[in-house]
Amino acid sequence: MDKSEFFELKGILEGCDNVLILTHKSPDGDTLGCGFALCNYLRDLGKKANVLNSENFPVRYNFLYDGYYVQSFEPEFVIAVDVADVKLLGSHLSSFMEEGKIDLCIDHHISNKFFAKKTFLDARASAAALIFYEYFKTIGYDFNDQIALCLYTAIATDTGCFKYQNTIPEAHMAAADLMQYDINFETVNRKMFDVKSKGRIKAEQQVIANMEYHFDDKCTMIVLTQALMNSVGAEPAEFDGLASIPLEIEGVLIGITIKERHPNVYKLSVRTTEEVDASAFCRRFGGGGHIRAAGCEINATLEEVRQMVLKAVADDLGEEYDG
Ligand SMILES: [Mn+2]
Repeated sequence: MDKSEFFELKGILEGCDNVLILTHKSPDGDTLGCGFALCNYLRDLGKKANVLNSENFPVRYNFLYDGYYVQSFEPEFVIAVDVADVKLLGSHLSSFMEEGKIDLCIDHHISNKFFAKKTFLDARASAAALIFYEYFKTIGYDFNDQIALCLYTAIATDTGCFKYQNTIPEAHMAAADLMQYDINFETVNRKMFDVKSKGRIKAEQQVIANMEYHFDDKCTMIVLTQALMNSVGAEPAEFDGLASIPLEIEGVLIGITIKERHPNVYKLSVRTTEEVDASAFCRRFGGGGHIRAAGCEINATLEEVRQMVLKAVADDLGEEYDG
């Protein structure tokens, strides 16, 4: 985004009030980091604002909403952050899915559906929070430590602690600057990347034990049915973000996690190495995302989903598949 766009955004944010900030379902560090950073900024400008999510804010990210409280007001302006598609708002925010309900969207997903009346999109940004960071710097807003913590966490989590392909030099530069604030980046990164709950370890155990290998081990697949998840003794959230595990295996080019949401509704999370475009893979099924990490939802029986997915993998890997 260029300077004039940031100043256009400044005009919009300074001109609005009584703001609802929408974050995506299964919230991650980026959507929450952006949400609370923006809320903090708007309140600092003397405006009323709340952050909304389809679920309760995960306890894992509680340091991002430390000191946050809900304000009461009649909503006038709605902003979605890190949200590529209204469908990603989740069932409790479904009233915002109708056309024209969202005034502004600030996002970094190339798959953004332009559902908002006005969208600021920078698909090169490693995290949506990097857009906010650049915005604050460009307009000369002197943000506080809490905002710095939100932005740092968002950038760190969306880049897998600065490891993923989406990590651009500006992400490191922003992080270097943000480290100069009073944020405990060591604790943040330990919490986000190293510490696991007991239930999470159990969930990983199940996933590893049930991993399927296809096409000479170039594709790995995890199938998480409700029955399996219920049998493990872990919280539903402890089954989030397992999709990166298949790519830990040497030689795997595409890792697919199939999770049962409801009977005959399956959520796919696709992770790939250089050889496969995850976003293109998921577009076949009406989804999208990033080049190495994407997702989609398929309504079919598990057996049908499995066939469709393996056929698509065969196409992308140039392999034979006879179902
Ligand atoms: Mn993001």
